[in-house]
Amino acid sequence: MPIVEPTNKSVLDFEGLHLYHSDRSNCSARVRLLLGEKELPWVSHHLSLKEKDNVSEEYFGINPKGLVPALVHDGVVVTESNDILAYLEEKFPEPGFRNVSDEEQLEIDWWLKTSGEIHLPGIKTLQYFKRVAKILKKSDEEFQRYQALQTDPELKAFHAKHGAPGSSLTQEDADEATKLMDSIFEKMEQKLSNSDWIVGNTYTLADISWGPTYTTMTIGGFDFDRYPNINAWYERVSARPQFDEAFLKWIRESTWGHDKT
Ligand SMILES: N[C@@H](CCC(=O)N[C@@H](CS)C(=O)NCC(=O)O)C(=O)O
Repeated sequence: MPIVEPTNKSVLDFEGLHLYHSDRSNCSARVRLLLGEKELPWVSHHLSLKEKDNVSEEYFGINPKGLVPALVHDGVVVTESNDILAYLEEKFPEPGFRNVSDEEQLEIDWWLKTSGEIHLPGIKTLQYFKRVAKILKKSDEEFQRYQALQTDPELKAFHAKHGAPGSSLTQEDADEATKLMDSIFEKMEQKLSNSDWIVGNTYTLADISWGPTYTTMTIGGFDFDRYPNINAWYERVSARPQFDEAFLKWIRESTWGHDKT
């Protein structure tokens, strides 16, 4: 569990649950969704990725990778959205979203781990290739600031690839990312062929993690036509009252300006 020792000591005094998050971020949305499902009160610290609110010494002092979300719970900082889901489930077990057999618990862990692992090479690469690199384009000053603050080699390389002058993600990068996502969605489609939910025929952390991913990928134009079971599953996930509150409302009210879909 990535519990972070923050260099920004101001958060150590925070009481209760505080979430650093961003409106259109699917990683933020899965945490907002679980907080909503558990009816936990939380304090919002909204960061605009468009305004590069996350590219600051202050925020890198909370999440050393400069990514949203980051949870602060009574002064304890937890990063990585899927680890935050596991943390919240452990600290606030009722209502529970992993009430399944031991074998199925391992399956949930697999879906959470995979959701974390494919984010950069899969979802983020596709989103940036198709639309986000343009929308979140950094000025020269912002780019230099980011490269100075970022110490994670993978993120540094990713943001240099689409953000450095004259550099961009390629069709080949996008094709690789699509292949990766398809390999996971094929598994999910199979799982959903005889079950309403991804694991154990009950709504779990796996659905909470992957629901917002579907939303984001649809906005990015990913073709889900070949996945009828996944499309039907998303209808069920997004019909939950908390889903609108946790994600769709944030997208509708987003200040990104471009398309509001
Ligand atoms: N593995 C991380 C990924 C987080 C992530 O990439 N968040 C995006 C928004 S969905 C972000 O902060 N982007 C800004 C950036 O890359 O600088 C997690 O699951 O929390």
